Amino acid sequence: MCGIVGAVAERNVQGILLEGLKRLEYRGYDSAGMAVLDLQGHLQRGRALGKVAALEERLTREPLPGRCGIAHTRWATHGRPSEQNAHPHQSGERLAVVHNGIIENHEALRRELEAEGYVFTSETDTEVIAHLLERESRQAGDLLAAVRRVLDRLDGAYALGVIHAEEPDVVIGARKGSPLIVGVGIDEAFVASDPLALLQVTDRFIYLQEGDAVRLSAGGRIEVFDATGLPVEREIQVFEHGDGAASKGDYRHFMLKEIHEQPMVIAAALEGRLGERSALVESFGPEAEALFRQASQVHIVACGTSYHAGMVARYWLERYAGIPVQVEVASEYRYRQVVVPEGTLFVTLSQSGETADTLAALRFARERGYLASLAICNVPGSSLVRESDLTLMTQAGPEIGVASTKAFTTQLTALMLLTLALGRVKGLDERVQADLVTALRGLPGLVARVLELDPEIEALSMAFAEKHHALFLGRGALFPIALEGALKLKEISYIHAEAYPAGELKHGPLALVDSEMPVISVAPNDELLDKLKSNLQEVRARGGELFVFADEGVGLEEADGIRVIHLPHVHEALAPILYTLPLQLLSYHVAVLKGTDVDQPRNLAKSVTVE
Ligand code: HGA
Repeated sequence: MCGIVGAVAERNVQGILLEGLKRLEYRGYDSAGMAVLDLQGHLQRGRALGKVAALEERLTREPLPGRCGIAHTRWATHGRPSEQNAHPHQSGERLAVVHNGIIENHEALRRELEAEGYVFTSETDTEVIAHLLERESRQAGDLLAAVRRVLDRLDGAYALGVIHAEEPDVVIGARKGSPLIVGVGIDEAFVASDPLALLQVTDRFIYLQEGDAVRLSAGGRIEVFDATGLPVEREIQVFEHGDGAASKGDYRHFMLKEIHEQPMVIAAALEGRLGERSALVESFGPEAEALFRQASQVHIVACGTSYHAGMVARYWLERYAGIPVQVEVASEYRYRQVVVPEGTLFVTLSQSGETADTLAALRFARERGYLASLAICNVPGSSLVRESDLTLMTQAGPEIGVASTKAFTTQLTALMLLTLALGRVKGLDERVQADLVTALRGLPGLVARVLELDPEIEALSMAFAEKHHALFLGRGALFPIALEGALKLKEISYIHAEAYPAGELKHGPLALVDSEMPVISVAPNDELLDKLKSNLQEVRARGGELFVFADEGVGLEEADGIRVIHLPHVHEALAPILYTLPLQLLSYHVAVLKGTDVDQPRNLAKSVTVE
């Protein structure tokens, strides 16, 4: 993903910008660049295809000294990776722009600007911003006013950094749909895509809000303006996590920390990928739209928890995109004589991107005439990402606990984005798309509310500490969540657990139910609720002890032998994501009670790089 750094200081900023780019490398990118206003106020630019090291080498030969500048790592969405397409982009010799995001109306803007005589030198959507800015800055009073006029013309998602020779000690930043933060220094000020990029110069940050713009100027002056253009005070927050990924912070285990990070990382997975009323198809890469149009089937291949995410996606894709979907574990798929219908999209899911079976399945699939391959993955630069035609990063950040938690819910979030993107090109009703977009925007908040149930779930976990078996039930897209709940309990508490679609109960597993078999069920308020309630009665009638996570509106109350924890109401489609959380917390607390090694359960590894 693209990364932005910008700085205004009393010292040379080249080193600060370069170090910032190095710290953003983990996001994944294909080229890098920097533009600086030198001491004479002239704009100078350096760009390089490939690694930041290639840019660094160029800067050693041709330094860019100056006190005001912007820099960028680019992950191409519009136009191939090349030096020509690398940011910063210029219009003339006086202004430069870096951009993270996708300008959806870039084609119309390009036509308009070309008609006025502007000459484009790249294939990117970003270059329209540079030319619009050139035009507007000739009429607007100052650079910020010009940027505002440009923003009014842009549809889509952006975080921007802008410099102009006319105001040689000013950096303008703006964001909508893509991340941008301000770093508060002593007599100097910065912008960046995330705080990690600036920890070498400050630990004080302002998290810009949607629609905000900021002017950084000499002496460390920072002025923030809201979406309406009015000056606003935004709180300065001190970054206290240090090297967050390597430490448990205040949490007893990485797993608990990672469970609690989910509101933040789900928001990160959505960042820059949603338009007003639909998903941005280009988030999947420049060729995604054309390929998605041709896709008539989807094959999803994954292992373990990722396989469960794929199973949920089958319900979503068939319902909302109207496309037939097959889901299979990679270790089976790769040894099967798979028949691939024309126009089939091959999708892999893996946290690490190095899962051996999934990687082998991708290589096997390459010989089978698929339309294209898409990897949904958490590690930029991993083998799966490098070897796939299209990629979508889950943005979960490093996951240390072996039992996957935030990697799973961000995979689901990414798969819902895929559903919306495919739905969009396949003509899914626009209101349905808009409803899902609204629901997705509200999801991080709902996830945070479910995490507040932690004490209740911890109390519930006592009932499991002495048990040897457990049964998980769900229906529809919640069946894979029951499977995931059972897997989590097995992995870290070593309790034997099985999951069934609730309707299967009387076809066998009901024989196991007695007072020693706790039965856990997930009951959102969906069309299958009444059927699920009947299945729960069947359990109760056999003396089974029920633990139900239910929508607050379903009218399921606690009774003898039935414990109920209510979850906030959520859009039916997103219930699989929300109902995962209580099952994670339940397994975690049972494991803690049993005294197992929660983060490194016996016999298991994080990145399964062997077959
Ligand atoms: N659309 C721009 C920026 C891409 C981006 O933000 N990637 O994460 C381009 O293709 O250059």
